[in-house]
Amino acid sequence: MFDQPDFSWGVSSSSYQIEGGWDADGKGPSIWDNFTHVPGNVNNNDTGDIACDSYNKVEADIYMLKALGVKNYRFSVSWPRIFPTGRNNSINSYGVAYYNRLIDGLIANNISPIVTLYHWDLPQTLQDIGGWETEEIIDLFDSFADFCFQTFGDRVKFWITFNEPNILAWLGYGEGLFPPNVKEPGDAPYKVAHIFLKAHAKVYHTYDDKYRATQGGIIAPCLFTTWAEPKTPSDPRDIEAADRYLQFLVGWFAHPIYKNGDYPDVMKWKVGNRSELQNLPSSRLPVLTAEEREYIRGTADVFCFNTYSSKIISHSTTRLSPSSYDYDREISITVDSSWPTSALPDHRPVAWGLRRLLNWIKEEYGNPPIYIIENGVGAKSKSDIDDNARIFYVKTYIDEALKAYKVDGVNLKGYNAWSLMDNFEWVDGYEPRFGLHQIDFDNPNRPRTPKRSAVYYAEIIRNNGIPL
Ligand code: LGS
Repeated sequence: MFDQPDFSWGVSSSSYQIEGGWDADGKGPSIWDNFTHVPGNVNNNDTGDIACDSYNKVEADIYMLKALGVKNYRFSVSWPRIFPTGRNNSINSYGVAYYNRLIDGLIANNISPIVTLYHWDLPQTLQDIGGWETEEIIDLFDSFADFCFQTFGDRVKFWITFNEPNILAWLGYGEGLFPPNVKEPGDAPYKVAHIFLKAHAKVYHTYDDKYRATQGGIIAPCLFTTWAEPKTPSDPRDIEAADRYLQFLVGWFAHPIYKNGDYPDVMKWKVGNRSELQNLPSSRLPVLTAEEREYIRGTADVFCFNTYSSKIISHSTTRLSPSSYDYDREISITVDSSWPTSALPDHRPVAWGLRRLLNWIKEEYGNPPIYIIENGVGAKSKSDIDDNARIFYVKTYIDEALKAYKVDGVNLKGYNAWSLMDNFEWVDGYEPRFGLHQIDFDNPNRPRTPKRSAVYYAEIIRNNGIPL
């Protein structure tokens, strides 16, 4: 138990991973619909066509949330379900009605919605004009966000602009693993991130200028994070390398938004404008102008992040893989083989890493109010209702988070488990099971069954902390 009665316990999900109804009632196709429809792209050729069928199961989803006793539910709105062509000249009233039903149901049960505006399911029509690689998308995203504020903002008081733009820039445009599958590790991630940042800032200003006074909510991006432990803690080069890893991963977006509007110095030095120097790679990190810096600085009300695991980082200047990203950062990444494994090979539960990460954010960004928006573990087995690995994970991670709050003075405001239920885990399909509730994907009704971890998490929420 701890002294924060309004601590926001919650669970998270995202539209493409749970909704299904991929072409129902006039919804337009997203880049994930098209990507998953090509055989070979996803493990087992799984798709999100039906997923958990949440589009048709508002009541069942709310029932689970009520049983857990959560204070908030974080989900995302599917852009092509609301604007099938991506633009505000075609509004799908069925899509709007679906989110209204969900939001009204949450409010009726005292559950606050936390709504993500972009969790990766871009309308295909907008990809066709260049997607996040064209500046035109900034205004289009802003007009989608504006519509959401206007339509749902009387009830939604917590908005997330982008889910993990830092991962998407890399997986969608560097490694090319996620749609739109651009494989240009040299430049593309930095260029796209530049557009994400500007789009985020524009949406923040729209909320600030048009809605905040009447709606009184908060808005922030949600960044992916992983704690970086120096391989040799007594070696200053490894300490610097670990910090560099965090600057390239988190600081890339957080430094401009929470600090001075600009990229971290170490990024500018490693991949920025070095044209004044001889024989060095040309600049790949775009320059933020003084005007842009002013526009981006301060565009978040709270600090939201997702976290799953930790890494061990050492200084390295060798190019180990065809991807130039580690080479850019002059690091080498490993994990400790003694750390427990999970369904995703390099995703290992390391709870103490969360406490260190929270302290790093506190020090780096001046102790902002923090929300952990996603935290969880993928299980390997389809039918593990006992779910011991998740119970251990939830217990140890929450314990470390609460130590950071109680002992270290981290301004932690909320914790959300990923995920409410088993769902479509992107290119890994339905194999990793992240849910507190099991979904039977072989049954067309997609029945939901609480795992033991759901019962345990509900107990934590009731206790407002780990039960003694
Ligand atoms: O489903 C996603 C969860 C599950 O694990 C969610 O949509 C995303 O926002 C988030 O990225 N999620 C997630 N990330 C952790 C992946 C860990 C992989 C670690 C391996 C690194 C090489």
